[in-house]
Amino acid sequence: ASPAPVAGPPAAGDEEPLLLFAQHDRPRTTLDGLWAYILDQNDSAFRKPNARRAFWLDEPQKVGGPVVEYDWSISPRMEIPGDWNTRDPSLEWYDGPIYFHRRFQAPAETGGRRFLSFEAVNYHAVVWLNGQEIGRHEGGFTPFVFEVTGKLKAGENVVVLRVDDRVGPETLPSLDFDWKNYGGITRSVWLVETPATFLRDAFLRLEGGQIVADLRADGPAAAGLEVSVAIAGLNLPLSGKTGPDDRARLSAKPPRGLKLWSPETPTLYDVTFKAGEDVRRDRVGFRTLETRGRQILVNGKPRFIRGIALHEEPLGAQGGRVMTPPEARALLEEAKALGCDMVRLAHYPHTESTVRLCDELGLLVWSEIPVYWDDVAYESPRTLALARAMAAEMVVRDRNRASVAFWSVANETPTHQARTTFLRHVVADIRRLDPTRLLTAALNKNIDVGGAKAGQNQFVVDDPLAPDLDVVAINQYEGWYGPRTPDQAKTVRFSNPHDKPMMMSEFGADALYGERGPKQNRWTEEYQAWVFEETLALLDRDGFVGVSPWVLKDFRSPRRWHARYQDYWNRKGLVSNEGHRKLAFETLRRYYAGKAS
Ligand code: GCB
Repeated sequence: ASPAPVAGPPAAGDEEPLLLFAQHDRPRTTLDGLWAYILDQNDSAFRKPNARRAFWLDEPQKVGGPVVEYDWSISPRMEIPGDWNTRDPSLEWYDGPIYFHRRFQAPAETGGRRFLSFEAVNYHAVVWLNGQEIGRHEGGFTPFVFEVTGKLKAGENVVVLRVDDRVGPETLPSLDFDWKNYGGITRSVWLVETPATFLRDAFLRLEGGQIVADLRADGPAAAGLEVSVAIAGLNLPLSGKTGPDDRARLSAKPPRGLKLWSPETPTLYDVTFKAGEDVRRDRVGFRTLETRGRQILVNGKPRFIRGIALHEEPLGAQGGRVMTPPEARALLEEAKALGCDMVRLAHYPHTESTVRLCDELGLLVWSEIPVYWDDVAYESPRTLALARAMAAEMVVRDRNRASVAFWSVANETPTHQARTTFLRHVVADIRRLDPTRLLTAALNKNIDVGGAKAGQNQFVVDDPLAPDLDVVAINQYEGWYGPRTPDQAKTVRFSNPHDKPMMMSEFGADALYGERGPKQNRWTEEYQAWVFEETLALLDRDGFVGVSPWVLKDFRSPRRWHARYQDYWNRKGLVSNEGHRKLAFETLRRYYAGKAS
């Protein structure tokens, strides 16, 4: 499929995205539910616009008028949020453009502002309101909003989207990746109302021994605006006025009695944010995060990170991309049952409600942008701008979540100069937007992409990006890919020339649930458990201070071809797609129980 040249160049990344702070606590109307859809496999309507197929105009056939080759009123309907691959079985493997259409009633204008808000659309979105294009967005896993103040009709309105899930050489991810590319409006859509001047963003955290709040207002009265932050139960003088840049920084010394958030005690405070007449509530936890030499410290104490990776795909026979809070909870409870204190939300930002659940359940979060493998156009300014925009959307959305501990900028990327320069830009952006998290990336250990010598048993983490990161992390698959058997994994030594903490961000092996036999047999549960035993045994020896095996649950992937064992599923899950635990689940659980003390 040719890439869709739909979105204009993404925002440069220097400007923070407008995301409407505490959207869940704003007056809003859901646009979820049934949307009509039309497939445009040849992309004719967009490439060669013509009144006969101008779906966004929603102009039905007129008696005696020129021919119109669509009729939204009789097109099939799909439940949104939804990925079309699982919502419509005939679209299981479809990649291309689909148009979506929905009518909605707008409440009467009240002098405030209104926004159409999309939690995620995979991958390119073009949005029309009442026949007028109102914006475009690129990137399948981060939110975006378009202001529609003054553009809504009283009563009925029509919104049309062109959603194209095709990736290309310059997209993120790029052409090759190991998960199913579920297309569609995969997260909720809202019509949100705000006052004319409102709190656009707030970032509240413990930093440098102070409770610090950075607030930013938006609107005609945004400069010189009274702002305050009230944390329930703490009597702190957090109030002031925005400056000419519409921003205010408030800070106060935390009281002795401040209860810190930790995986063991995930304390969240009810917080009221005020900016003029805009009053919004949220729940925020406070904790510190730092590295000291080769250790990771949470609230000042060294910690071994007991992680597990997961894709955004709920349990079930079909897979799918939509993750409701109960579905996320079911998976996160499995992570808790393993004894995990961290989830790696691979390989792209997961839905916001999942991160909020991690805040409540006491699970640290590793959040990542899909700069994945070596196909990425590291030389392309357009792709760099896209990575920066995605990183900003991820960080601004989730930087108030105490659970978020790691921002990861990449997974298994090559080590050439163009890639390193590319990622340095992203790292610098994230540090500017959030100086309180640990920056990391899942690096490679191979000679051509990570520094070890082929055929040698010394794997050195000497990736040129390492100096820019707080934590160096490597993915490695000794005993699965490559020449060694699982027990030979111990002949390999991992070393880290940087005075920084080192994590093993992946290891694993495919096993088909129920496939049993001698441990030497690939695809058996025994083989997978063997890989886990042997790999876990070398973590302490080589100084790893955390691990995040691959992966909690089997997930769909078109590049897993073995018809018997895989059938287009990656089978490295510790539980099957239907939730049955494999033997290695217990292997990891026992190991984590020993680490939890
Ligand atoms: C990796 C990738 C992950 C894959 C996994 C595998 O290194 O980071 O996305 O799914 O290996 O199963 O090969």
